[in-house]
Amino acid sequence: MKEEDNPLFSDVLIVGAGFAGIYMLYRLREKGFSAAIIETGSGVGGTWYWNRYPGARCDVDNMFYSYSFDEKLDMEWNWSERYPTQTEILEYANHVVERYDLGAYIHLNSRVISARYLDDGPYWLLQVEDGRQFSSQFVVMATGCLSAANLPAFPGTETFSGRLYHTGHWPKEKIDFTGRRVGVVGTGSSGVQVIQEVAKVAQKLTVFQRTASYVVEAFNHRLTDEDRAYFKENHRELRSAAKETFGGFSNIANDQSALSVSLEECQQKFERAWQAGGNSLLVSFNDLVFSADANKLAQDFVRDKIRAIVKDKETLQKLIPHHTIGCKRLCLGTNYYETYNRQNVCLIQLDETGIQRVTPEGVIANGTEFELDDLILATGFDAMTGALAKINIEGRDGLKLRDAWAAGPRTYLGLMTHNFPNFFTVTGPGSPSVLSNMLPTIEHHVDWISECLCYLRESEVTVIEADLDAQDTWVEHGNQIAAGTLRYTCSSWYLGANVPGKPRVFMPYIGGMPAYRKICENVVSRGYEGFTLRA
Ligand code: FAD
Ligand code: N01
Repeated sequence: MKEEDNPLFSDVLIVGAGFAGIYMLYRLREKGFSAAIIETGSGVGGTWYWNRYPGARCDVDNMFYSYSFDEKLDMEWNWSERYPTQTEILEYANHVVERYDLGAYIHLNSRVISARYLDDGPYWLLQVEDGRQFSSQFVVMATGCLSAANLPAFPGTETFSGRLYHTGHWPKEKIDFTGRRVGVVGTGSSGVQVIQEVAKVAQKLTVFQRTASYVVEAFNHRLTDEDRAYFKENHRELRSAAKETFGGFSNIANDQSALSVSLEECQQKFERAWQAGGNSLLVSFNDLVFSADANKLAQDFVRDKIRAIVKDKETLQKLIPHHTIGCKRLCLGTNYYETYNRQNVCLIQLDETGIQRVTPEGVIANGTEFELDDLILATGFDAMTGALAKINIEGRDGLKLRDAWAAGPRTYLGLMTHNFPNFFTVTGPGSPSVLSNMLPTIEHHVDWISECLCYLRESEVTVIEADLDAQDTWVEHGNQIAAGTLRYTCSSWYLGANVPGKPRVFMPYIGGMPAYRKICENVVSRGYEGFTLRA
């Protein structure tokens, strides 16, 4: 199928208008490809369009959680806080779309339900829920790692007579919790943010916790003109230094073992990292995610912080986390533990039966009914594979991606999957993605894909596909590195453990961004090693 046969034909179709899709569209159009985005939401921004819950904000210093592809954009935009709110990040996403005139190429309110590869072209046929069909030679899935909500099947949920929300699908209108009895299920990053905010206005807030999290103080603050000027003057050096760090974050890792210094020095370093705020704690030594003994020191440090804040002894015991720190994603809070000193906040540690039932009046847990006006599910996402699994994706000979990934996702570099030609994933499983600062990582992937498409065009290659051997070797390599870290030691969403029935496979690549970037460069310099290119 060609453009003249179908007005909805493009060289490249991109699914998703978050930061990945927006930048992909920008790059492809700049390089002269016809490209369009198909997006479920009625607006752009992805994560920042959907997660509008009170308290939602990022946990990476704003200047590093922004695009770097155009210096002018950096110079024009003024962030107001160290960790900007969802509203501000969404404004930024909209600004980028307007500034680069991308809006005309974005089909909003369009959910892709299937994607089928047809060898005679070759082309991909994408079916949208409302019946429209789009087609293209290449497809880029920019559907997000954390975009498919994890909605636990609590019996009786449909009978609840109050208001029910999931943090990742928050309504657009402002929801007021003033004077209401609110329940929150989940104490991960979203739960922590929503709990801190809702507690300020609710008549009563009941938190249902399955696993206590490690929450470090964010030390968020408003930025001054001097802060902004400093970044703008030094942005090149700052960004390139961040690029060389393991995860592309601004804080430079200490190259010293926590076990090589005295306990006193160790505590001082932790304290300095704590005061710096954000995720500095985990990079204050080089072995915190590798050595159980080193990790224990960091665990104890945070536990002591919690002990110093929480007044009620029973509540304190429930808030003390017991797993490896950094195994689940570290949460950032602002007076999170102080929130539990409020009279209107009650913490329920769920027993092994979990949430037993939702009733018209509330929730039954630990054999007791808690009456609620509102129930907020901060239960996270079917991460990394969830959004793709919702689409019926068929590659060569009708092979379904769901089947190809039945025992866990298998990709080459997180970019492509064998048997799915011309089908790219941005920050897909097998890439550093969620273990890194996502904006530079997204930029890296998008640049790699667009350079690849330019190369194919110049070489008159029509099909690119990951080789099975290269894919197997990559998956094996990823598993090996992951097994050597402490990330395997808890039930995290990185492992798919939060979704019943999901295979337990460590999904992101844990070798770090600098190493990953080098591997991707080498693949290109060796003529797209591990890929088959066909004219
Ligand atoms: P998303 O922003 O998830 O966009 C994917 C888009 O694809 C969505 O708009 C979705 O509607 C669309 N889509 C999915 N399926 C379909 C379909 N079938 N048809 C059409 N459209 C579809 N990362 C950080 O590095 N730092 C942070 O501080 C940070 N904070 C976060 C806070 C929250 C609350 C959450 C949930 C995530 C956070 N992340 C953070 C991760 C965040 O997801 C990424 O930083 C980034 O925004 C991802 O962009 P994306 O474009 O890849 O995906
Ligand atoms: O999701 P989560 P999230 N019954 O999976 C609990 C990014 N993010 O939305 O730990 C009862 O982390 C679950 O319990 P357990 C960031 O990458 C960033 O909070 O599985 N409870 C857990 O407590 C983050 O990691 C920010 O035992 C159930 C919680 O729900 C990712 O998004 C803000 C349950 C889910 O925590 C996901 O964070 C927000 C059940 N059936 C998100 N199922 C920033 O600050 C799950 N839980 C940047």
